[in-house]
Amino acid sequence: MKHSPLQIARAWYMPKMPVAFQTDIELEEGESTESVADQEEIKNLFPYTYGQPIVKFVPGKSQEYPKITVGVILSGGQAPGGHNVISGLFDGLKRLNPANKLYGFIGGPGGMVAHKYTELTKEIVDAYRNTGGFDIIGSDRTKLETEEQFNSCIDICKQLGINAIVIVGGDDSNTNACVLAEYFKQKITGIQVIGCPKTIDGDLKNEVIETSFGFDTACKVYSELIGNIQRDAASSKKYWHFIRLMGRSASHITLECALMSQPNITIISEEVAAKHMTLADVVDDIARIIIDRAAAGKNFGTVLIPEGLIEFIPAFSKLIQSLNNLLAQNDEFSALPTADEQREYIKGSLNEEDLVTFRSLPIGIARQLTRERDPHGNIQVSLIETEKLLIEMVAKRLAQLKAEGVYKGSFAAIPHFFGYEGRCAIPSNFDADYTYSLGYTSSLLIANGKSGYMASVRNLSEPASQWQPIGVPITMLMNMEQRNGKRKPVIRKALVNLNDAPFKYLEKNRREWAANHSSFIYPGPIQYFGPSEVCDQPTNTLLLEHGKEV
Ligand code: FBP
Repeated sequence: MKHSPLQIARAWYMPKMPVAFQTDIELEEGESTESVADQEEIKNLFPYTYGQPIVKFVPGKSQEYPKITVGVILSGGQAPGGHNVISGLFDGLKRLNPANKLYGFIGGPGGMVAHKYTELTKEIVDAYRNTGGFDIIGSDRTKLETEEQFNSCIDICKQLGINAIVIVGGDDSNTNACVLAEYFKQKITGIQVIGCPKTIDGDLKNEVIETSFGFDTACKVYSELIGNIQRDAASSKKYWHFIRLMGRSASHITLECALMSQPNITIISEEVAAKHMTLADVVDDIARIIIDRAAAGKNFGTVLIPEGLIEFIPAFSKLIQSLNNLLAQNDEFSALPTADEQREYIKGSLNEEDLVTFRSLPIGIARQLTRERDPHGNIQVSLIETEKLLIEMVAKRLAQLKAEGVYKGSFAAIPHFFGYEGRCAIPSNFDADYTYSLGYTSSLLIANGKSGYMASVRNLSEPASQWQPIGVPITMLMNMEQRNGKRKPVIRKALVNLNDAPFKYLEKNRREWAANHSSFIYPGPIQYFGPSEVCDQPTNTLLLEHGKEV
Protein backbone atom coordinates (compact mmCIF):
# COMPACT_ATOMS: atom_id res chain seq x y z
CA MET A 1 0.00 0.00 0.00
CA LYS A 2 1.30 3.48 -0.90
CA HIS A 3 1.60 6.06 1.90
CA SER A 4 2.08 9.83 1.83
CA PRO A 5 5.41 11.22 3.12
CA LEU A 6 3.56 12.57 6.19
CA GLN A 7 2.00 9.16 6.88
CA ILE A 8 5.45 7.58 6.73
CA ALA A 9 6.99 10.22 9.00
CA ARG A 10 4.06 10.02 11.44
CA ALA A 11 4.42 6.26 11.81
CA TRP A 12 7.71 6.93 13.61
CA TYR A 13 6.37 9.63 15.92
CA MET A 14 6.88 8.67 19.58
CA PRO A 15 4.05 10.13 21.69
CA LYS A 16 5.30 12.22 24.59
CA MET A 17 4.47 10.68 27.97
CA PRO A 18 4.02 11.90 31.54
CA VAL A 19 7.08 11.27 33.73
CA ALA A 20 4.71 9.39 36.05
CA PHE A 21 4.86 6.48 33.57
CA GLN A 22 8.63 6.28 33.59
CA THR A 23 8.79 4.60 37.01
CA ASP A 24 7.02 1.65 38.60
CA ILE A 25 3.74 2.81 40.04
CA GLU A 26 1.08 1.91 42.53
CA LEU A 27 -2.41 3.29 43.05
CA GLU A 28 -3.35 5.77 45.74
CA GLU A 29 -7.06 5.92 46.52
CA GLY A 30 -8.85 9.13 47.51
CA GLU A 31 -12.18 9.63 49.30
CA SER A 32 -15.32 7.88 48.13
CA THR A 33 -17.28 9.88 45.54
CA GLU A 34 -20.89 10.96 44.84
CA SER A 35 -22.64 11.35 41.49
CA VAL A 36 -23.02 14.93 40.15
CA ALA A 37 -26.79 14.81 40.83
CA ASP A 38 -29.65 12.44 41.64
CA GLN A 39 -27.38 10.63 44.12
CA GLU A 40 -30.01 8.32 45.62
CA GLU A 41 -31.35 7.19 42.25
CA ILE A 42 -27.88 6.60 40.79
CA LYS A 43 -26.78 4.77 43.96
CA ASN A 44 -29.79 2.48 43.72
CA LEU A 45 -29.16 1.78 40.04
CA PHE A 46 -25.42 1.13 40.52
CA PRO A 47 -25.12 -0.52 43.96
CA TYR A 48 -21.90 -2.37 43.03
CA THR A 49 -19.92 0.46 41.44
CA TYR A 50 -21.32 3.58 43.12
CA GLY A 51 -19.07 5.72 45.30
CA GLN A 52 -15.66 4.33 44.32
CA PRO A 53 -12.72 6.70 44.98
CA ILE A 54 -10.66 8.64 42.44
CA VAL A 55 -7.31 6.89 42.05
CA LYS A 56 -3.89 8.45 41.44
CA PHE A 57 -0.70 6.84 40.25
CA VAL A 58 2.25 7.29 42.57
CA PRO A 59 5.79 5.83 42.41
CA GLY A 60 5.80 2.30 43.80
CA LYS A 61 7.76 -0.94 43.90
CA SER A 62 8.37 -3.04 40.84
CA GLN A 63 5.69 -5.75 40.67
CA GLU A 64 5.01 -8.89 38.70
CA TYR A 65 1.66 -8.67 36.98
CA PRO A 66 -0.15 -11.89 36.03
CA LYS A 67 -1.04 -12.40 32.38
CA ILE A 68 -4.24 -10.66 31.30
CA THR A 69 -6.33 -10.49 28.14
CA VAL A 70 -8.17 -7.30 27.23
CA GLY A 71 -10.82 -6.44 24.64
CA VAL A 72 -11.12 -2.92 23.23
CA ILE A 73 -14.14 -1.25 21.63
CA LEU A 74 -14.28 2.03 19.71
CA SER A 75 -17.73 3.50 20.17
CA GLY A 76 -19.72 6.36 18.65
CA GLY A 77 -18.44 9.01 16.25
CA GLN A 78 -14.84 8.98 15.05
CA ALA A 79 -12.37 11.26 16.82
CA PRO A 80 -8.68 11.77 16.00
CA GLY A 81 -6.51 9.71 18.33
CA GLY A 82 -8.60 6.55 18.70
CA HIS A 83 -5.82 4.48 17.18
CA ASN A 84 -3.34 5.88 19.67
CA VAL A 85 -5.56 4.86 22.60
CA ILE A 86 -5.17 1.36 21.22
CA SER A 87 -1.39 1.66 20.74
CA GLY A 88 -0.97 3.12 24.27
CA LEU A 89 -3.11 0.32 25.67
CA PHE A 90 -1.20 -2.31 23.71
CA ASP A 91 2.22 -0.97 24.77
CA GLY A 92 1.07 -0.60 28.39
CA LEU A 93 -0.19 -4.19 28.48
CA LYS A 94 2.98 -5.55 26.92
CA ARG A 95 5.16 -3.59 29.35
CA LEU A 96 3.23 -5.05 32.28
CA ASN A 97 3.61 -8.56 30.95
CA PRO A 98 4.78 -9.47 27.43
CA ALA A 99 2.32 -12.39 27.44
CA ASN A 100 -0.69 -10.06 27.73
CA LYS A 101 -3.11 -10.12 24.80
CA LEU A 102 -5.36 -7.49 23.21
CA TYR A 103 -8.49 -8.19 21.17
CA GLY A 104 -10.41 -5.57 19.22
CA PHE A 105 -14.18 -5.90 18.80
CA ILE A 106 -15.11 -5.13 15.24
CA GLY A 107 -17.79 -2.54 14.62
CA GLY A 108 -18.23 -1.05 18.10
CA PRO A 109 -20.40 -2.32 20.97
CA GLY A 110 -22.62 -4.03 18.37
CA GLY A 111 -19.55 -6.07 17.31
CA MET A 112 -19.00 -7.25 20.85
CA VAL A 113 -22.61 -8.36 21.20
CA ALA A 114 -22.35 -10.14 17.83
CA HIS A 115 -18.98 -11.73 18.80
CA LYS A 116 -17.00 -10.09 15.99
CA TYR A 117 -13.39 -9.65 17.00
CA THR A 118 -9.78 -9.80 15.93
CA GLU A 119 -6.57 -10.18 17.88
CA LEU A 120 -4.59 -6.93 17.75
CA THR A 121 -1.02 -8.00 17.15
CA LYS A 122 2.07 -5.77 17.12
CA GLU A 123 2.04 -5.78 13.34
CA ILE A 124 -1.54 -4.51 13.19
CA VAL A 125 -1.10 -1.92 15.95
CA ASP A 126 2.14 -0.61 14.41
CA ALA A 127 0.38 0.03 11.10
CA TYR A 128 -2.09 2.41 12.80
CA ARG A 129 0.15 4.38 15.19
CA ASN A 130 -0.52 8.14 15.10
CA THR A 131 -3.11 7.81 12.33
CA GLY A 132 -6.61 9.31 12.27
CA GLY A 133 -9.83 7.33 11.96
CA PHE A 134 -11.30 4.33 13.72
CA ASP A 135 -10.80 1.93 10.82
CA ILE A 136 -8.49 -0.42 12.73
CA ILE A 137 -11.62 -2.08 14.17
CA GLY A 138 -14.50 0.29 13.28
CA SER A 139 -17.23 1.67 15.55
CA ASP A 140 -21.00 1.93 15.99
CA ARG A 141 -23.60 3.50 18.27
CA THR A 142 -25.28 0.38 19.69
CA LYS A 143 -26.68 1.08 23.15
CA LEU A 144 -25.98 -1.76 25.56
CA GLU A 145 -29.09 -2.05 27.69
CA THR A 146 -30.66 -5.50 27.55
CA GLU A 147 -29.71 -8.53 29.63
CA GLU A 148 -29.44 -10.49 26.41
CA GLN A 149 -26.74 -8.07 25.17
CA PHE A 150 -24.89 -8.13 28.50
CA ASN A 151 -24.91 -11.92 28.62
CA SER A 152 -23.68 -12.12 25.06
CA CYS A 153 -20.75 -9.88 26.12
CA ILE A 154 -20.02 -12.19 29.04
CA ASP A 155 -20.09 -15.22 26.71
CA ILE A 156 -17.53 -13.80 24.32
CA CYS A 157 -15.27 -12.65 27.18
CA LYS A 158 -15.35 -16.16 28.64
CA GLN A 159 -14.71 -17.70 25.23
CA LEU A 160 -11.63 -15.50 24.64
CA GLY A 161 -10.47 -15.47 28.26
CA ILE A 162 -10.94 -11.68 28.40
CA ASN A 163 -10.38 -10.16 31.86
CA ALA A 164 -11.25 -6.57 30.97
CA ILE A 165 -12.95 -4.41 28.36
CA VAL A 166 -11.88 -0.89 27.38
CA ILE A 167 -14.66 1.23 25.86
CA VAL A 168 -13.45 4.30 24.02
CA GLY A 169 -16.35 6.69 23.64
CA GLY A 170 -18.32 9.81 24.50
CA ASP A 171 -20.90 10.36 27.22
CA ASP A 172 -23.32 7.74 25.90
CA SER A 173 -20.60 5.13 25.34
CA ASN A 174 -19.11 5.66 28.79
CA THR A 175 -22.61 5.35 30.20
CA ASN A 176 -22.57 1.96 28.43
CA ALA A 177 -19.26 1.22 30.14
CA CYS A 178 -20.74 2.04 33.53
CA VAL A 179 -23.83 -0.09 32.99
CA LEU A 180 -21.71 -3.00 31.81
CA ALA A 181 -19.26 -2.70 34.73
CA GLU A 182 -22.20 -2.77 37.14
CA TYR A 183 -23.74 -5.84 35.52
CA PHE A 184 -20.42 -7.70 35.41
CA LYS A 185 -19.85 -7.03 39.11
CA GLN A 186 -23.39 -7.98 40.03
CA LYS A 187 -22.99 -11.30 38.20
CA ILE A 188 -19.54 -11.84 39.80
CA THR A 189 -17.95 -12.38 36.38
CA GLY A 190 -14.63 -10.78 37.37
CA ILE A 191 -14.63 -8.92 34.03
CA GLN A 192 -13.50 -5.30 34.45
CA VAL A 193 -14.63 -2.34 32.36
CA ILE A 194 -12.66 0.86 31.76
CA GLY A 195 -13.77 3.87 29.69
CA CYS A 196 -11.79 6.51 27.77
CA PRO A 197 -13.12 10.05 27.12
CA LYS A 198 -13.55 10.49 23.38
CA THR A 199 -15.55 13.00 21.36
CA ILE A 200 -14.66 15.86 19.07
CA ASP A 201 -17.62 17.69 20.67
CA GLY A 202 -15.53 18.49 23.77
CA ASP A 203 -18.56 18.03 26.03
CA LEU A 204 -17.24 15.10 28.04
CA LYS A 205 -15.34 17.16 30.58
CA ASN A 206 -15.72 18.16 34.19
CA GLU A 207 -13.60 18.73 37.28
CA VAL A 208 -11.72 15.49 36.78
CA ILE A 209 -11.64 15.16 32.99
CA GLU A 210 -10.10 18.24 31.38
CA THR A 211 -11.06 17.50 27.79
CA SER A 212 -12.16 14.66 25.56
CA PHE A 213 -9.74 13.55 22.89
CA GLY A 214 -10.27 14.56 19.28
CA PHE A 215 -11.55 18.04 20.19
CA ASP A 216 -8.09 19.54 19.72
CA THR A 217 -7.48 18.14 16.24
CA ALA A 218 -11.02 18.66 14.94
CA CYS A 219 -11.06 22.32 16.05
CA LYS A 220 -7.67 22.89 14.45
CA VAL A 221 -8.86 21.41 11.15
CA TYR A 222 -12.05 23.50 11.12
CA SER A 223 -10.16 26.64 12.16
CA GLU A 224 -7.74 26.18 9.29
CA LEU A 225 -10.71 26.02 6.88
CA ILE A 226 -12.44 29.00 8.53
CA GLY A 227 -9.20 30.99 8.28
CA ASN A 228 -8.91 30.12 4.59
CA ILE A 229 -12.51 31.19 4.01
CA GLN A 230 -11.91 34.43 5.89
CA ARG A 231 -8.93 35.24 3.70
CA ASP A 232 -11.06 34.50 0.65
CA ALA A 233 -13.85 36.73 1.99
CA ALA A 234 -11.43 39.54 2.77
CA SER A 235 -9.93 39.20 -0.73
CA SER A 236 -13.07 39.09 -2.88
CA LYS A 237 -15.17 41.18 -0.47
CA LYS A 238 -18.48 39.87 -1.83
CA TYR A 239 -19.71 36.92 0.26
CA TRP A 240 -21.03 36.25 3.72
CA HIS A 241 -20.06 32.72 4.76
CA PHE A 242 -22.43 30.93 7.13
CA ILE A 243 -20.41 28.11 8.65
CA ARG A 244 -22.13 25.45 10.75
CA LEU A 245 -19.81 23.43 12.97
CA MET A 246 -20.32 20.00 14.44
CA GLY A 247 -20.60 19.47 18.13
CA ARG A 248 -24.12 18.11 18.64
CA SER A 249 -25.54 19.96 21.70
CA ALA A 250 -22.67 21.91 23.17
CA SER A 251 -21.02 24.84 21.35
CA HIS A 252 -17.45 24.10 22.50
CA ILE A 253 -16.22 23.51 18.94
CA THR A 254 -17.77 26.75 17.68
CA LEU A 255 -16.33 28.66 20.62
CA GLU A 256 -12.84 27.23 20.18
CA CYS A 257 -12.90 27.89 16.42
CA ALA A 258 -14.00 31.46 17.15
CA LEU A 259 -11.10 31.91 19.56
CA MET A 260 -8.73 30.54 16.94
CA SER A 261 -10.00 32.47 13.91
CA GLN A 262 -11.86 35.56 15.26
CA PRO A 263 -14.84 35.61 12.88
CA ASN A 264 -17.31 38.51 12.60
CA ILE A 265 -20.21 36.67 14.21
CA THR A 266 -20.26 33.69 16.57
CA ILE A 267 -23.48 32.17 17.80
CA ILE A 268 -23.23 30.19 21.04
CA SER A 269 -26.29 28.03 21.68
CA GLU A 270 -25.91 28.18 25.45
CA GLU A 271 -26.03 31.99 25.30
CA VAL A 272 -29.12 31.89 23.07
CA ALA A 273 -30.82 29.66 25.65
CA ALA A 274 -29.70 31.76 28.61
CA LYS A 275 -31.08 34.91 27.00
CA HIS A 276 -34.32 33.12 26.01
CA MET A 277 -33.79 34.21 22.43
CA THR A 278 -36.16 33.28 19.65
CA LEU A 279 -35.00 32.35 16.19
CA ALA A 280 -36.11 35.84 15.07
CA ASP A 281 -33.84 37.38 17.75
CA VAL A 282 -30.87 35.38 16.45
CA VAL A 283 -31.67 36.51 12.90
CA ASP A 284 -31.99 40.13 14.03
CA ASP A 285 -28.61 40.03 15.76
CA ILE A 286 -26.94 38.68 12.63
CA ALA A 287 -28.75 41.22 10.42
CA ARG A 288 -27.67 44.11 12.64
CA ILE A 289 -23.98 43.26 12.19
CA ILE A 290 -24.42 42.74 8.45
CA ILE A 291 -26.07 46.18 8.18
CA ASP A 292 -23.32 47.88 10.20
CA ARG A 293 -20.64 46.30 8.10
CA ALA A 294 -22.47 47.19 4.88
CA ALA A 295 -22.62 50.82 6.05
CA ALA A 296 -18.81 50.70 6.28
CA GLY A 297 -18.67 49.28 2.74
CA LYS A 298 -18.04 45.69 3.88
CA ASN A 299 -20.54 43.33 2.29
CA PHE A 300 -18.72 40.22 3.44
CA GLY A 301 -17.90 38.31 6.57
CA THR A 302 -18.13 35.06 8.49
CA VAL A 303 -20.76 33.64 10.82
CA LEU A 304 -20.07 30.58 12.97
CA ILE A 305 -23.10 28.50 13.92
CA PRO A 306 -23.09 25.54 16.34
CA GLU A 307 -24.93 22.55 14.87
CA GLY A 308 -27.09 22.14 17.98
CA LEU A 309 -28.43 25.71 17.88
CA ILE A 310 -32.03 24.83 17.15
CA GLU A 311 -32.28 22.63 20.26
CA PHE A 312 -31.39 25.62 22.45
CA ILE A 313 -34.11 27.95 21.20
CA PRO A 314 -36.84 27.41 23.80
CA ALA A 315 -39.75 26.94 21.34
CA PHE A 316 -37.74 24.46 19.27
CA SER A 317 -36.37 22.57 22.24
CA LYS A 318 -39.98 22.10 23.37
CA LEU A 319 -40.97 20.96 19.90
CA ILE A 320 -38.01 18.55 19.67
CA GLN A 321 -38.86 17.09 23.08
CA SER A 322 -42.46 16.54 21.96
CA LEU A 323 -41.23 14.97 18.71
CA ASN A 324 -38.79 12.73 20.64
CA ASN A 325 -41.64 11.47 22.82
CA LEU A 326 -44.01 11.13 19.88
CA LEU A 327 -41.55 9.30 17.62
CA ALA A 328 -39.91 6.99 20.22
CA GLN A 329 -40.59 3.46 18.96
CA ASN A 330 -43.57 4.75 16.98
CA ASP A 331 -44.23 2.01 14.41
CA GLU A 332 -47.36 3.73 13.15
CA PHE A 333 -45.29 6.78 12.10
CA SER A 334 -42.46 4.72 10.59
CA ALA A 335 -44.96 2.70 8.54
CA LEU A 336 -46.31 5.79 6.77
CA PRO A 337 -45.04 5.56 3.19
CA THR A 338 -44.59 9.22 2.20
CA ALA A 339 -43.05 12.31 3.75
CA ASP A 340 -46.33 14.18 3.24
CA GLU A 341 -48.28 11.58 5.21
CA GLN A 342 -45.66 11.70 7.97
CA ARG A 343 -45.96 15.51 8.10
CA GLU A 344 -49.74 15.30 8.37
CA TYR A 345 -49.46 12.66 11.13
CA ILE A 346 -47.14 14.93 13.11
CA LYS A 347 -49.34 17.96 12.60
CA GLY A 348 -52.29 15.98 13.87
CA SER A 349 -50.41 14.85 17.00
CA LEU A 350 -48.72 18.05 18.23
CA ASN A 351 -50.23 20.49 20.72
CA GLU A 352 -51.11 23.97 19.47
CA GLU A 353 -47.90 25.70 20.61
CA ASP A 354 -45.61 23.06 19.08
CA LEU A 355 -47.67 23.07 15.94
CA VAL A 356 -47.09 26.81 15.45
CA THR A 357 -43.32 26.29 15.82
CA PHE A 358 -43.38 23.27 13.50
CA ARG A 359 -45.31 25.19 10.85
CA SER A 360 -42.94 28.19 11.07
CA LEU A 361 -40.11 26.07 9.64
CA PRO A 362 -39.41 25.53 5.94
CA ILE A 363 -40.75 22.06 5.05
CA GLY A 364 -37.25 20.65 4.44
CA ILE A 365 -35.98 21.69 7.89
CA ALA A 366 -39.19 20.49 9.58
CA ARG A 367 -38.65 17.09 7.93
CA GLN A 368 -35.06 17.00 9.18
CA LEU A 369 -36.38 17.39 12.73
CA THR A 370 -38.46 14.24 12.39
CA ARG A 371 -35.64 12.02 11.10
CA GLU A 372 -34.85 8.85 13.01
CA ARG A 373 -33.13 9.38 16.42
CA ASP A 374 -29.82 7.67 17.12
CA PRO A 375 -29.90 4.55 19.33
CA HIS A 376 -29.40 6.74 22.42
CA GLY A 377 -32.50 8.82 21.57
CA ASN A 378 -30.53 11.87 20.35
CA ILE A 379 -31.88 13.93 17.46
CA GLN A 380 -29.33 13.79 14.61
CA VAL A 381 -28.44 17.49 14.56
CA SER A 382 -25.71 16.97 11.97
CA LEU A 383 -28.54 16.43 9.45
CA ILE A 384 -30.30 19.74 10.20
CA GLU A 385 -29.13 22.45 7.83
CA THR A 386 -29.35 25.40 10.23
CA GLU A 387 -26.89 27.43 8.17
CA LYS A 388 -29.30 27.35 5.22
CA LEU A 389 -32.26 28.16 7.46
CA LEU A 390 -30.42 31.19 8.84
CA ILE A 391 -29.33 32.40 5.39
CA GLU A 392 -32.92 32.21 4.20
CA MET A 393 -34.26 34.06 7.25
CA VAL A 394 -31.50 36.69 7.30
CA ALA A 395 -32.01 37.37 3.56
CA LYS A 396 -35.74 37.87 4.18
CA ARG A 397 -35.08 40.22 7.09
CA LEU A 398 -32.51 42.23 5.12
CA ALA A 399 -34.95 42.55 2.22
CA GLN A 400 -37.55 44.01 4.62
CA LEU A 401 -35.01 46.42 6.07
CA LYS A 402 -33.90 47.41 2.59
CA ALA A 403 -37.51 48.25 1.72
CA GLU A 404 -37.62 50.40 4.86
CA GLY A 405 -34.40 52.15 3.78
CA VAL A 406 -32.43 50.85 6.80
CA TYR A 407 -30.12 48.56 4.82
CA LYS A 408 -28.30 49.63 1.69
CA GLY A 409 -25.82 46.81 1.17
CA SER A 410 -25.78 43.65 -0.93
CA PHE A 411 -26.12 40.19 0.60
CA ALA A 412 -24.77 37.05 -1.06
CA ALA A 413 -24.29 34.13 1.30
CA ILE A 414 -22.57 30.77 1.02
CA PRO A 415 -23.44 27.87 3.41
CA HIS A 416 -20.80 25.51 4.79
CA PHE A 417 -20.92 22.62 7.20
CA PHE A 418 -17.70 21.36 8.78
CA GLY A 419 -17.96 18.14 10.73
CA TYR A 420 -16.85 14.97 9.03
CA GLU A 421 -13.80 16.81 7.60
CA GLY A 422 -12.20 16.90 11.05
CA ARG A 423 -13.22 13.66 12.72
CA CYS A 424 -10.59 11.46 11.09
CA ALA A 425 -7.73 13.91 10.61
CA ILE A 426 -4.24 12.78 11.54
CA PRO A 427 -4.21 13.56 15.29
CA SER A 428 -2.37 16.69 16.36
CA ASN A 429 0.63 16.16 18.61
CA PHE A 430 -1.61 17.01 21.56
CA ASP A 431 -4.19 14.36 20.65
CA ALA A 432 -1.55 11.80 19.65
CA ASP A 433 0.19 12.25 23.03
CA TYR A 434 -3.00 12.53 25.08
CA THR A 435 -4.64 9.44 23.61
CA TYR A 436 -1.50 7.35 23.96
CA SER A 437 -1.43 8.29 27.66
CA LEU A 438 -5.14 7.47 28.03
CA GLY A 439 -4.56 3.99 26.57
CA TYR A 440 -1.53 3.51 28.79
CA THR A 441 -3.50 4.66 31.87
CA SER A 442 -6.24 2.15 31.01
CA SER A 443 -3.71 -0.70 31.04
CA LEU A 444 -2.60 0.31 34.54
CA LEU A 445 -6.15 0.63 35.86
CA ILE A 446 -6.88 -2.87 34.58
CA ALA A 447 -3.67 -4.34 36.01
CA ASN A 448 -4.63 -2.86 39.37
CA GLY A 449 -8.05 -4.47 39.36
CA LYS A 450 -10.22 -1.40 38.70
CA SER A 451 -13.64 -1.53 37.04
CA GLY A 452 -16.31 1.11 36.35
CA TYR A 453 -13.55 3.70 35.93
CA MET A 454 -12.55 6.11 33.20
CA ALA A 455 -8.93 6.79 32.36
CA SER A 456 -8.16 10.48 32.70
CA VAL A 457 -5.03 12.58 32.28
CA ARG A 458 -4.83 15.96 34.00
CA ASN A 459 -2.65 19.08 33.93
CA LEU A 460 -3.01 19.14 30.15
CA SER A 461 -2.14 22.81 29.71
CA GLU A 462 1.42 21.95 30.79
CA PRO A 463 3.98 20.01 28.74
CA ALA A 464 3.18 16.28 28.43
CA SER A 465 5.97 15.32 30.81
CA GLN A 466 3.99 17.00 33.63
CA TRP A 467 0.64 15.43 32.86
CA GLN A 468 -1.02 13.49 35.69
CA PRO A 469 -2.83 10.23 34.92
CA ILE A 470 -5.74 9.29 37.21
CA GLY A 471 -8.72 6.91 37.32
CA VAL A 472 -12.21 8.41 37.67
CA PRO A 473 -15.20 6.35 38.88
CA ILE A 474 -17.85 6.71 36.17
CA THR A 475 -20.83 6.85 38.54
CA MET A 476 -19.36 10.13 39.78
CA LEU A 477 -20.20 11.73 36.40
CA MET A 478 -23.79 10.54 36.18
CA ASN A 479 -27.25 12.04 36.56
CA MET A 480 -30.78 11.14 35.44
CA GLU A 481 -32.12 12.45 32.11
CA GLN A 482 -35.12 11.93 29.84
CA ARG A 483 -34.10 9.69 26.90
CA ASN A 484 -36.39 8.06 24.32
CA GLY A 485 -39.30 9.16 26.49
CA LYS A 486 -37.87 7.47 29.65
CA ARG A 487 -35.82 8.60 32.66
CA LYS A 488 -32.32 7.11 32.31
CA PRO A 489 -28.95 7.32 34.11
CA VAL A 490 -26.44 9.07 31.83
CA ILE A 491 -23.15 10.94 32.08
CA ARG A 492 -23.89 14.64 32.35
CA LYS A 493 -22.82 16.56 29.25
CA ALA A 494 -20.72 19.69 29.81
CA LEU A 495 -22.23 22.63 27.94
CA VAL A 496 -20.39 25.91 27.40
CA ASN A 497 -20.33 27.74 30.72
CA LEU A 498 -21.03 31.41 30.09
CA ASN A 499 -19.09 32.36 33.24
CA ASP A 500 -15.92 30.57 32.22
CA ALA A 501 -12.90 32.26 30.67
CA PRO A 502 -13.30 30.96 27.06
CA PHE A 503 -16.78 32.49 26.64
CA LYS A 504 -15.76 35.65 28.54
CA TYR A 505 -12.90 36.11 26.08
CA LEU A 506 -15.30 35.90 23.14
CA GLU A 507 -17.75 38.25 24.85
CA LYS A 508 -15.03 40.83 25.47
CA ASN A 509 -13.73 40.79 21.91
CA ARG A 510 -16.67 40.00 19.66
CA ARG A 511 -17.67 43.65 19.01
CA GLU A 512 -14.26 44.41 17.59
CA TRP A 513 -14.22 41.17 15.60
CA ALA A 514 -17.64 42.04 14.14
CA ALA A 515 -16.55 45.40 12.83
CA ASN A 516 -13.01 44.76 11.85
CA HIS A 517 -11.84 42.04 9.50
CA SER A 518 -8.23 42.90 10.18
CA SER A 519 -8.78 40.93 13.37
CA PHE A 520 -9.33 37.71 11.37
CA ILE A 521 -6.77 35.08 12.33
CA TYR A 522 -5.51 32.54 9.78
CA PRO A 523 -4.41 29.53 11.86
CA GLY A 524 -3.14 27.48 8.88
CA PRO A 525 -2.87 23.68 8.83
CA ILE A 526 -1.92 21.56 11.82
CA GLN A 527 1.86 21.29 12.10
CA TYR A 528 3.19 17.94 13.20
CA PHE A 529 6.92 18.65 13.19
CA GLY A 530 8.71 21.83 14.22
CA PRO A 531 8.99 24.16 17.18
CA SER A 532 6.88 23.24 20.19
CA GLU A 533 4.97 26.56 20.20
CA VAL A 534 3.74 25.71 16.69
CA CYS A 535 3.20 21.96 17.12
CA ASP A 536 2.25 21.17 20.69
CA GLN A 537 -0.14 23.94 21.73
CA PRO A 538 -3.39 22.73 23.29
CA THR A 539 -6.68 24.47 22.46
CA ASN A 540 -7.34 28.04 23.53
CA THR A 541 -10.27 26.67 25.53
CA LEU A 542 -7.96 24.51 27.62
CA LEU A 543 -5.42 27.32 28.08
CA LEU A 544 -8.05 29.87 29.14
CA GLU A 545 -9.73 27.38 31.45
CA HIS A 546 -6.36 26.98 33.18
CA GLY A 547 -5.84 30.73 33.54
CA LYS A 548 -3.26 30.92 30.75
CA GLU A 549 -2.88 33.69 28.15
CA VAL A 550 -3.90 33.10 24.53
P1 FBP B 1 -19.65 11.22 19.50
O1 FBP B 1 -20.24 12.03 20.61
O2 FBP B 1 -20.12 9.84 19.46
O3 FBP B 1 -18.16 11.31 19.54
O4 FBP B 1 -20.07 11.87 18.11
C1 FBP B 1 -20.00 13.22 17.89
C2 FBP B 1 -20.52 13.65 16.54
O5 FBP B 1 -19.43 13.86 15.66
C3 FBP B 1 -21.38 14.90 16.66
O6 FBP B 1 -20.60 16.06 16.64
C4 FBP B 1 -22.30 14.76 15.49
O7 FBP B 1 -23.51 15.45 15.68
C5 FBP B 1 -22.53 13.28 15.41
O8 FBP B 1 -21.38 12.68 15.96
C6 FBP B 1 -22.75 12.78 14.02
O9 FBP B 1 -23.06 11.44 14.08
P2 FBP B 1 -22.93 10.42 12.88
O10 FBP B 1 -21.49 10.05 12.78
O11 FBP B 1 -23.75 9.28 13.32
O12 FBP B 1 -23.41 11.11 11.65
